[in-house]
Amino acid sequence: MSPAVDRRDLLKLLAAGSLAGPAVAAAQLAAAPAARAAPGIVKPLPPEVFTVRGTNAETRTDAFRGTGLLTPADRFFVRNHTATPRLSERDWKLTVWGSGLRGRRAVEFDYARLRSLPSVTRTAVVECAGNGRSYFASQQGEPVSGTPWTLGAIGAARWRGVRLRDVLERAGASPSAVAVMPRGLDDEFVTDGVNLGRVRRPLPLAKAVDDVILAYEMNGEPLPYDHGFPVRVVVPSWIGIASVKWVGDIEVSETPLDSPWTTRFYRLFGAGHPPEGSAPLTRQTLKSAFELAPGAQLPAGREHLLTGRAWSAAAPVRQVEVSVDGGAHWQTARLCDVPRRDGWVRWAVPWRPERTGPVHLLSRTTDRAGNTQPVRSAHNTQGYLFDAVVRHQVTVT
Ligand SMILES: Nc1nc2c(c(=O)[nH]1)N[C@H]1C(S)=C(S)[C@@H](COP(=O)(O)O)O[C@H]1N2
Ligand SMILES: [Mo]
Repeated sequence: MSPAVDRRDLLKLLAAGSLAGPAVAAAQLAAAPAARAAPGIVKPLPPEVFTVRGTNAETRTDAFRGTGLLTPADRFFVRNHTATPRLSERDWKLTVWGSGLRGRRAVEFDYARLRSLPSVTRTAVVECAGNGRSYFASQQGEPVSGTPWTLGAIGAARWRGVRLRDVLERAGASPSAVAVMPRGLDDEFVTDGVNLGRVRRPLPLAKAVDDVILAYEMNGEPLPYDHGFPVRVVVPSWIGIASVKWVGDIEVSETPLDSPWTTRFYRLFGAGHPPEGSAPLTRQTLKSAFELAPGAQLPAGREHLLTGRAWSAAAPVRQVEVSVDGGAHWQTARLCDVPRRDGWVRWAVPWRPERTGPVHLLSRTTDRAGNTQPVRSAHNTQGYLFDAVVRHQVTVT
């Protein structure tokens, strides 16, 4: 949908509303497709699946219910700093350049050449560093900046592509290289009147050659436009910003690299952190979510199967506990999948509520490295790495 069409729809609705009265106008606006559109996202964003937040679309956690271990592309959250570029694989090329290449000569890979390299396939989640951020304010009374995600800025997919290691080798990376920096082909990002350039974030060479993929397929299909077509970086277990979409070039350097996405963003700032912030964030944390709408209504005197997901970037999930009385008592949930690293596990607990009224449902993940979701998450001004137990309010009717 083009912005011009959006505006026309909106004007029509406003005109219709002004005849019918302000209450109707508000109701129509709330229900209007124009009001739900995210500028710059190509795929449809049905309201039963997505919550639009600025240029981004969050998957509703109840929309994970019934999906398998892989999140279908049409349900996968989108985080765009600007807008999805519609690139063509015919014009696309990847330029590898920088002081860390032998002879310092740039090397180009077109799409056909990339596709001709040995391929690898692996499952990994992509999760925004700010997933769960809204709970800093709503549960801890600590306002933070950034997109107020609930728990749906995550998705799991089966990625197919080539190892970054293989591309670096073919490009002639020298033994003195220490860092690489992929950069996207989407528009330059301007914030607070400052142009920060195109989205880019360095990776230490050790991670780059370990398990990073240049992916061209998601769940057996070519990448959708919104998720990086024709090629994106996938950095398993790291925060989502590392997985640069629409990658166009990769700098290889014999000195460490920085970008605004390692200096200004994606560090922990605030009380308890150094003035220049923590070290740049790398690995995601652990979480769990109910596959229920916020404020869901559940009839009393009937058995419900409460389902959800749990995940940890540090290790496979070991256990999920659930409380149906606001945290007073806990029971162990049944895990429906074999827990794996870099994926998530579905869990289930039957529940037969007898008393009507509002109640908080809680879930708590523990992973095999011994990490457990705490009661409170360590505050930081940009609201990264929320890991605390979320209190999910529902009403028994
Ligand atoms: N080029 C580019 N890459 C990007 C972004 C972006 O805006 N531009 N957003 C990043 C962030 S913050 C996240 S969380 C993930 C989201 O990936 P998705 O939109 O495929 O879910 O992409 C990352 N890669
Ligand atoms: Mo993100």
